[in-house]
Amino acid sequence: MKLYYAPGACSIGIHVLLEEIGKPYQTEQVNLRDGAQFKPPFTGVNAKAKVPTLERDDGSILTEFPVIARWLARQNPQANLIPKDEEADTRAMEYIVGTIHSQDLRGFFAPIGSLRPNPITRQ
Ligand SMILES: N[C@@H](CCC(=O)N[C@@H](CS)C(=O)NCC(=O)O)C(=O)O
Repeated sequence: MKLYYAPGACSIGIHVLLEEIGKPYQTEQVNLRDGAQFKPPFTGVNAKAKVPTLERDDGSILTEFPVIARWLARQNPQANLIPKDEEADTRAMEYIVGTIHSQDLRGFFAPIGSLRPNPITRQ
C-alpha cells in the first residue's frame, strides 16, 4: 500500500490509521504548495487532485478520507478501529466524517485556544 499525503493536510488521519494497523506501507509526499496535485504524475493517480489518496496492493486507487478510513478499518478487524455493531458503526462514521475530518483535524495544526467551536455542534 502507498499513501499519498501532504504535511499539514488531513491525510495525517489516514497516516495515523496506518500506524495503528501496523502493517508495512509506503508514503509519497504530494507538495500541495507547489501545486503538485494538479500535475502529472499525481493527476494520473487521483484526477480529483486531493490527498489522502491510497494505492492498494493490487494497484487500485482509493480516494476520499472516510472511504479510505472505512476500508482500512474493515480490512483490519484485528486493529479494532471500527465497531462491529451496525448502529455503533454508523455513529462512529457520523463522528469521524462530521467532526474529526471537518473540524478536529484543524486542532492538530492550530495553536491551542485559537479555534472557535462550531456554533451548532459546540465541538
Ligand atoms: N473530499 C476529500 C477532501 C480531501 C481534501 O480536501 N484534501 C486536501 C488536503 S486536507 C487537498 O488535497 N487539497 C489540495 C487542493 O485542494 O488543491 C476527502 O475526503 O478526502
